[in-house]
Amino acid sequence: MELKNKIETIIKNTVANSDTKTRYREPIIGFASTTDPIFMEIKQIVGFHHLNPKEIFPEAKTVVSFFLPFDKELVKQNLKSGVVKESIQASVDTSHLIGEINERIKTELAKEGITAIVPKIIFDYKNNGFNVSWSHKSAAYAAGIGTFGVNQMLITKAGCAGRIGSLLISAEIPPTPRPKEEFCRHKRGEKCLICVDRCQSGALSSTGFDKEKCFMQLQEDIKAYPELNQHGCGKCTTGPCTLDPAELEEDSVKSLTTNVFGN
Ligand code: B12
Ligand code: SF4
Ligand code: SF4
Repeated sequence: MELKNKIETIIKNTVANSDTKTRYREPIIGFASTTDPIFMEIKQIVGFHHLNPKEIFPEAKTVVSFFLPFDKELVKQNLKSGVVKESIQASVDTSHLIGEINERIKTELAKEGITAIVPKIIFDYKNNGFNVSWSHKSAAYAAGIGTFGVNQMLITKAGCAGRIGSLLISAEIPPTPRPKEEFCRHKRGEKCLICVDRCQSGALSSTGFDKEKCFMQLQEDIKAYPELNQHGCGKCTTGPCTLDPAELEEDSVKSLTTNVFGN
């Protein structure tokens, strides 16, 4: 099987066969060449602490990026205000699932003499603030999976409610062309900013993002389910970039929120 298909099949099958409480829609997968000048651009945008693929793994030829979109019923549950346990559970489950996908890719590719490396990411707020050496969002952008929204998330054609994984591999796969369209309604000049409206901490505005405020909200929410010890919230992912306007108009959804489309 062609390498690209092989990797896509591993990701899709692992998600389809997972027994997690959290359910998913079909993963979105993309590839970028490690020689793409976009990685130098990303360094300049994110900061010099952000590493190029070849600084992490000199033999790397391709960046593999995948987004695991949550089932829409879960996204709708998160329209409720306050802490939604299922959203925290989704972060826990998806982190494990991404780990499982990475391990399967590493094992299967090793059989063909191809090395796959998962960038080591340490989020250490106390010592490094929000700086990490590898950004999945930026890698996903480079791999043509989506565009950045006002909500600061990477928005794909399956929305932005979900999580991203990425790996560096020693074989070449043709790059995925980056989308020409803008997935954020506000950024393409349409009326929206629902994410700003839904952000209960006031972290999001039409012009920026206060990471501290968001972090404080997430830390506060953790206290509701300390046994899960994970970030939840993600109310900023429940807008029309994830749910179709018709889904946001459903009666069951209307009863959960009063602010969507001014209802
Ligand atoms: C630190 C961190 C946080 C911090 C800071 C967030 C931040 N924006 O940096 C806090 C704790 C606040 C946080 C909150 C959340 N996070 Co967080 N977080 C991370 C982490 C560990 C690093 C983020 C990072 O790379 N920051 C540095 C840069 C990329 O961020 P930035 O400077 O804000 O980027 C902006 C610009 O620089 C620019 N940009 C960046 N790269 C590029 C490249 C190009 C070419 C261009 C043009 C622009 C551009 O656009 C970006 C958005 O405006 C990643 C995991 C990882 N290692 O990637 C998860 C991650 C970003 N978080 C994620 C999620 C889901 C969340 C939460 C919903 C909580 C939760 N349930 O986990 C909230 C959402 C908050 C929000 N609206 O963004 C997901 C995002 C999924 C997605 N669809 O984008 C990630 C990727 C985890 C994962 N494995 O999926 N997070
Ligand atoms: S809710 Fe609207 S403004 Fe916010 S990121 Fe999604 S499309 Fe953009
Ligand atoms: S995760 Fe919650 S607090 Fe953070 S920006 Fe999104 S809606 Fe606001």
